[in-house]
Amino acid sequence: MTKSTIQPLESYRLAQYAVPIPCYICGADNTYDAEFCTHCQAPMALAHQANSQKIRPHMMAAVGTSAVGKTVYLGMLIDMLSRQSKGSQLLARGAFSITLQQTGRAALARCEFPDKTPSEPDRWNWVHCQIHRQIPRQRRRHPMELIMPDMAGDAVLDEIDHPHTYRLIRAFLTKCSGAMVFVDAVELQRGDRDQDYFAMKLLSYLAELDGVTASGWCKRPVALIFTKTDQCDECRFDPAAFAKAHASGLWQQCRERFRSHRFFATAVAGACVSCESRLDGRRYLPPRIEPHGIVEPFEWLLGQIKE
Ligand SMILES: Nc1nc2c(ncn2[C@@H]2O[C@H](COP(=O)(O)OP(=O)(O)OP(=O)(O)O)[C@@H](O)[C@H]2O)c(=O)[nH]1
Ligand SMILES: [Mg+2]
Ligand SMILES: [Zn+2]
Repeated sequence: MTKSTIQPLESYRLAQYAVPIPCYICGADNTYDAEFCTHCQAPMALAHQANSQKIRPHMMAAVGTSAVGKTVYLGMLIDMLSRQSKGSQLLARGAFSITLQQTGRAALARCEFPDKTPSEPDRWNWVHCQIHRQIPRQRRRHPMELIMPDMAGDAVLDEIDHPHTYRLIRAFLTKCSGAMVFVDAVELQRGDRDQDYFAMKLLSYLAELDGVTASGWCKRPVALIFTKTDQCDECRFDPAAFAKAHASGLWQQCRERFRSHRFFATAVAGACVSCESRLDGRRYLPPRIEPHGIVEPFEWLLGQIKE
């Protein structure tokens, strides 16, 4: 025998489910309490955050092969911008936007590099922030809303090789206002052409995403960022000449297909030592941090983005 109890009918709760919330990245409808978009797995916090303000945030991509140095670079960039008092300043929006900076900084403080980014989109760190830019000859700083995810290199490569594998990556790259394409300078100097091939694949994927339309990728700014230049002086002194000499395919693609592009050289570590342990195998550790050329590519991109 069951005991009869009175259950209050909270039908007003159902009314909330009747109003769909569109995902900020792919536009698919979701319920108001969904944490990730059911269609593309983007965090719904982006949609809630964007709905709470009038300006539509720009999106910026950071793409490159696995282990090229994206997570290390983005963590350092956000940390520097959120602390500096001159030039561009960054204000994180939403608690989720601070995780990338926090984990990157914590690893470097222990003289370690952060862990590899997982391939599952629902485990990526996203940054939604407000950037206050100092425009030359103007006294007032100009605010700009920006969204940037730290995507896994493996996942981006998968999407490029097999289009439509990752709905999130395709939808996101279609809407981006600009991109940072990371290339490993040390591998190129060593004569390994994989970095050149990946960058070429990526650029042709972008160029063909939306054809040659007025707002297509051929007109959007692309910063080609060489990483780990603490170990490659040739690249550090003249990144464009280094690209011409060691990544001729990439250099040619940029000249022919992207009107607004520039080469940059960056490094987060001042040096790198390798250490071997039974548990982790061979690992590279940064004994000291000496950021070089971190903010320049980002500020150039912001300057190129049309409001
Ligand atoms: N020498 C040197 N090595 C670096 C630097 N930045 C990153 N690295 C090395 O590159 C490795 C990978 O860096 P990540 O930032 O995790 O690479 P990622 O591009 O995010 O890779 P995925 O998460 O797999 O896409 C690090 O573990 C370091 O060994 C740098 O400034 N100098
Ligand atoms: Mg990563
Ligand atoms: Zn979505």
